[in-house]
Amino acid sequence: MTTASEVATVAVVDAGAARVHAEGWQSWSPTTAYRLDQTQHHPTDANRAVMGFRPDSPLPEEGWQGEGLLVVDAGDGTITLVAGVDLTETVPSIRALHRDGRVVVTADGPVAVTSSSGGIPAALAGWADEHARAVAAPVPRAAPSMWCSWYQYFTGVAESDMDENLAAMDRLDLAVDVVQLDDGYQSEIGDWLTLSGRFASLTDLAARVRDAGRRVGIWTAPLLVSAGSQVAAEHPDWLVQGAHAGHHWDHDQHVLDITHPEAAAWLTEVFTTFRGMGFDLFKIDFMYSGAIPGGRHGDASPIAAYREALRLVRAAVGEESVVLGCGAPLLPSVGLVDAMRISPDTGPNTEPRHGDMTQPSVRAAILTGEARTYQHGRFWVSDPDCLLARPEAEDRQMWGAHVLDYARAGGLRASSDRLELLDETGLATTRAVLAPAAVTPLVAAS
Ligand code: 9PG
Repeated sequence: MTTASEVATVAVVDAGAARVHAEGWQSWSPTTAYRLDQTQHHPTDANRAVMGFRPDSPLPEEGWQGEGLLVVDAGDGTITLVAGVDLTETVPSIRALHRDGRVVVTADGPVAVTSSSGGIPAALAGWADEHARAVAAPVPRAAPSMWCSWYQYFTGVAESDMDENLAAMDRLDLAVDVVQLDDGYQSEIGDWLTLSGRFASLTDLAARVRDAGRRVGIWTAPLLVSAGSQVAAEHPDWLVQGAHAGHHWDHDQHVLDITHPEAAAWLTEVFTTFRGMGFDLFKIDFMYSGAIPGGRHGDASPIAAYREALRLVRAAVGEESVVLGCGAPLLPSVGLVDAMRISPDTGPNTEPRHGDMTQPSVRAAILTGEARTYQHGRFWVSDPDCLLARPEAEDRQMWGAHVLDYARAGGLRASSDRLELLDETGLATTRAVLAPAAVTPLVAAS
């Protein structure tokens, strides 16, 4: 954070009840309303800082930092909400520090400060209504139900796994609208149109799903280019210079520079190709990468370049397709996606690795998923992440209850178990989550 100025001071009324809601940068960034004696969740190492937080705006050692949005409850429900004034251009980092009975708020960019009463969730909901209006976001349309390969098969998914589950959803008569293939089909991150050895033909797979009367979806991380990919080797000029999107899948990850016309054409080709195969749900992941500063071919700001990437994807897949953002800067995405992951990944484990609240776990996903209930039905259809209901999934009841809260309000309804593994209890929760529901906000605005 560079030159910050003081924008608000809040006199604490009740130190035990006072809270600071610090909005995290992207889908996986820990977000919650902290007590004054709690420290913010920090990255556990440098790679986690890139992949789970805002890489260009490190958190302060003391106090709290929200990206574009921070809310203080003085302890009696009196609210001071501080938010960036044009989040499509710049997202200020907003800091709060507790000193001698006061919370002092500073920001490194233009913000507006509003006061209200009635607590943090209602204030967030009211602000979200305004923000959605300001960016002319369309009213979120109902999203299809899904089955996703990730939380059972991870990168080891094979074409035969897809067929097995396709048959199982028929046999069990499950209301799955879209069968979504996740990470693992591609030869390398960035080489989206080349298959891994476990897949023979996506065209044929998509046709089999559609012949079974369902729709078909696919995962990409369209703005990442692995150092091990063919695209990186052949087109170094398509990469954002000096931008590091983290180390994952055993490789350093570069960023596709969509301000380069050839790179933009490649992005379009990837999505028109998948659309041509019959895919019509696109989970676009690791999208934070597109907003990392660096040397770009064009003169767009990182956030403008990121938003342009979302527009290119939409133009390629058409209005009829569903675009599901993930690992994405949230506030700059409003109005440009149909659905959005609003929390870190779930997993078959309750506790995150090293206590790191960006890491896959029931606990981390619920923490952030609850703090962001205000977004659902206003910005988009929120995705709390998939239901895991197989007996071996830890705390499946607690996780099921969280997913069901979203599902009943028309949040993204997705299952991600090998369906054969479901017992009666797991099957009942799966059916409940997949049941159609109208999109309605989870929190009322003040
Ligand atoms: C596929 C997966 C699934 C999953 C996504 C995303 O290192 N990280 O911080 C990190 C966070 C999330 C993550 C992977 C890595 O999972 O959320 O649903 O699609 O990618 O690789």
